[in-house]
Amino acid sequence: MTPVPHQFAISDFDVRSEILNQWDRLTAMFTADETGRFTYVCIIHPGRMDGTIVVTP
Ligand SMILES: [Cu+2]
Repeated sequence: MTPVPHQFAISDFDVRSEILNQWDRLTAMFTADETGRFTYVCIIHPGRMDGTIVVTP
């Protein structure tokens, strides 16, 4: 079975991983310099792999 690639991104904070293979782990470090709700996505699977990050003061 071919591994399924993924690519993590938070466009509001200019975060974008390299292509990840299935079961890879990623540590993404960024500064959340504004509050609110922000969407994170897998660029390869838009609408199927996404979520929300909530940044509070
Ligand atoms: Cu994906």
